[in-house]
Amino acid sequence: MNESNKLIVSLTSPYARKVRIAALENKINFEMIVDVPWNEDTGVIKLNPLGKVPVMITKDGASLYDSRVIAEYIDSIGDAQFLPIDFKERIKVKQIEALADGIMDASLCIFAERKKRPLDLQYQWWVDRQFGKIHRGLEELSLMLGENDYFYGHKISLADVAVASALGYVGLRFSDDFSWAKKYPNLERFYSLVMKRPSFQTTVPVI
Ligand SMILES: N[C@@H](CCC(=O)N[C@@H](CS)C(=O)NCC(=O)O)C(=O)O
Repeated sequence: MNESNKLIVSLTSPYARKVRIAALENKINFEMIVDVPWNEDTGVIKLNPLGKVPVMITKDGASLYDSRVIAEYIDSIGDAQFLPIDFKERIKVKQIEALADGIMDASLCIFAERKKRPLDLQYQWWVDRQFGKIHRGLEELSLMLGENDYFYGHKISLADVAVASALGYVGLRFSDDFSWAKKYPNLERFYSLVMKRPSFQTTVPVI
């Protein structure tokens, strides 16, 4: 039995940002442990065979991954109700979360290709393919949001947390490639709105 939940994160991870925001908004006590999974001496593989963050060690000692599982777990023990109870409605929110996570996945692929692979082995076809996913994903999110404040209903949900985490990460990694904020003014309006919340401000990715 642990005294509090532990959240193993890296400070740039958009998936980790998603669950940190969910935990803060749900007022779940957690001890944050920073562990960069790319480092040789990472302890993450002992907690998650996939070697990825975030991981949550719950008070009763369970090791939870990935971010979608952790976010759902947090929602079940907190009272922010970021996921609808009704199954069909819940699926709508989780679909948007999946799209945002897909943008993160493609962004991570480009990051790994550019930063981890030797320059002469980098494959532009692969990078372009991932950028295609990011651009189509952002286009779809912009269409989904339209003139609304939030992605689902009239209050913040896990969909908004996931989208904001994806947008923050795309901005962090690709500011030299393009500006999502200039291309999609409604996504910028949305990001400015959610960034008024301390949970979003204190989790902005830092290098
Ligand atoms: N689907 C996973 C993705 C997690 C993920 O890819 N995390 C990255 C950090 S942003 C990582 O730990 N990468 C290390 C690796 O792939 O070896 C989730 O939602 O938690």
